[in-house]
Amino acid sequence: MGEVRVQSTAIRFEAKPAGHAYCADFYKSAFLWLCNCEAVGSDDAYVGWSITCFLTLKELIMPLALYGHPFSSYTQKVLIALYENGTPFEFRSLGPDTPQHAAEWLQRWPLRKFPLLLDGERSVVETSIIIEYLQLEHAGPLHLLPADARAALDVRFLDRFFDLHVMSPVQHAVGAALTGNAEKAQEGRAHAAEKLELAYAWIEGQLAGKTWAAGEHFTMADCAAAPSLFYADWTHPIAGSYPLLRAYRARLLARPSFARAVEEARPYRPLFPLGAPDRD
Ligand SMILES: N[C@@H](CCC(=O)N[C@@H](CS)C(=O)NCC(=O)O)C(=O)O
Repeated sequence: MGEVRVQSTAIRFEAKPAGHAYCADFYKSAFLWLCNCEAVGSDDAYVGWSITCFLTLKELIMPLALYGHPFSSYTQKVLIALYENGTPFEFRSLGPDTPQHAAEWLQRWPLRKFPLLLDGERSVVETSIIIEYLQLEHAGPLHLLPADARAALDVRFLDRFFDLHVMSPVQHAVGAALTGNAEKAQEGRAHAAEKLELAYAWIEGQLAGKTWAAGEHFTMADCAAAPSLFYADWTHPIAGSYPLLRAYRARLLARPSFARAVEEARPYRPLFPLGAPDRD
């Protein structure tokens, strides 16, 4: 039988033996179910395997909320981080069916960039900051920033690289296409192609012997790389002369956290202004 302790702002549930895979969503429902069982004094509450869970009352009453859109690359970057750690959150989609979400988001961040993470009354914006914030305040088993400061610096650099040198050219091409002006669209795509070609060549040279962007461990840099390379390849295909980069993109697509984000965004592919290819 497990035990439930309520201490000021925290509820802690523990059951033995410990050591099974972490899945916060499941733990949360198991926690609620087990609490109920204990209230009626049922020994069935002992499910025969381990649950160790720590949830603050705030998380139970007011979970994290993410304002964003499933097809948005930067929203996906944060979704990957949340899915990697099984962090419970409510997704508040910014779309025509939910104008209240857009109103709440804009009231909290008038600079009109998404996603935005809401933690109680605290708003957190800028995807890299959101991911670092999650690690500080809602840490899960997977540390997306290494504890070693120098290793963390490499991860932050690569995160900046993918945002600034891969995603930005894509956004430039997409923005130009959205003007509806064919000449601007063509110019925008040509400009993106030139920048992306430089970026592809540089990353190709970095990837030898690496599984993930910064080495053996999946980090925040991969959260940034996954959606940016996904859309970059749609904007300016990664040529066969970059085999390591192509293989890395394929590994990212196979990673369950990103595969989930890609599936959730699939219905929106017709919205891609440069035309979504029939793959991925
Ligand atoms: N540096 C920002 C970039 C966020 C960003 O550009 N988000 C896009 C959606 S993917 C956006 O807000 N687009 C709306 C706009 O620029 O008006 C971050 O990392 O959060």
